[in-house]
Amino acid sequence: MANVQLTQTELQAILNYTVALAREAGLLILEGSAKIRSSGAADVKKNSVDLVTEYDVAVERLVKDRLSEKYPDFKFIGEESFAAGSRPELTDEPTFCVDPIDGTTNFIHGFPYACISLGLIYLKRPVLGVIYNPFLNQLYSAILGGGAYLEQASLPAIRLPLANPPRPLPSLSQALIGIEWGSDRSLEMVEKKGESFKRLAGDPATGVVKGKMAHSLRSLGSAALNYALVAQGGLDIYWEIGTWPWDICAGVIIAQEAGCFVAGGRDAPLDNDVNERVLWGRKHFVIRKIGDTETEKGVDAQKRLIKEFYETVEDFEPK
Ligand code: 2AM
Ligand code: CA
Repeated sequence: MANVQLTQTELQAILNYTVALAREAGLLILEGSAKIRSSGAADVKKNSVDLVTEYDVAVERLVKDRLSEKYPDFKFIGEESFAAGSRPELTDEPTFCVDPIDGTTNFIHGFPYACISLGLIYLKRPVLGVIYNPFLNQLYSAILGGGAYLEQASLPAIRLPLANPPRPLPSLSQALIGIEWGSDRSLEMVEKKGESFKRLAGDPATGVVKGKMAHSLRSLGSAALNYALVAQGGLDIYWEIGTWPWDICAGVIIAQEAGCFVAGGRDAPLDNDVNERVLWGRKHFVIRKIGDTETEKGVDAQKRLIKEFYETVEDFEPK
């Protein structure tokens, strides 16, 4: 039993506060990205490491300071603080789980898909999520039981998924699939990922063994935004190996509240329960809400496609 009890009204108040905070952090992200691109570095990736670190740390500090001032009894897990210490034990208490800048490579290059990902875990499950992409002024948010929403520019919030009723998804061959190369480019990793991508995209009629010939594959470069896009319905599926809780925490609840099915790795139970093991599991899968058809319920289609997906791709351990 947690010492701090969170009601729905309190969750809504925390959401209002964290949305404003994410927008403020977004301004800092934009400032940092512009500074990197005007620094004139020839090798933008190599020479901007210090600037990235500077802004990662600055955004995390802003968010952490504000949250600890407003919610002194809540715990905090952040990418930057984790890098400096060991894995924190998850308790039943409310715990903010924050990636100050997700999509770091995009942030450096000015590819407009980087965001702050701000989640809240309570009783060891994600219960609130805010993902803000300041480059496109898109804000995704959700609280447990309250639905997921997208606010774009100054338009009114729209409930997710955008397609209503949600479209069916009969097979992987009709899916637009989010994938990522990640940071580990060792031969083993690129071969296993590359083989998996080949099967997902390849035409079996031309000899691609296990080929699914999906509509296409997309690499957004931000785990949080991949979840947001699946919640929205713009991506049908996102599969990842290597991510950490702060990459996915906010995305998980936004996706679940948008009717998505969220799973861990190949052997994790298909129960849409993102518990501590799945959060720290580093293997993640999400599929969008699928409409019921006359012959199959949407949730059964989601589970069928997850199984088919995992039978298609390779499984491997992240570094
Ligand atoms: P980052 O941009 O903050 O580094 C890309 O695969 C996505 O996964 C990004 O959201 C990236 O976060 C995140 N990620 C973080 N660590 C990773 C890892 N070790 N392997 C793969 N992806 C990782
Ligand atoms: Ca990240």
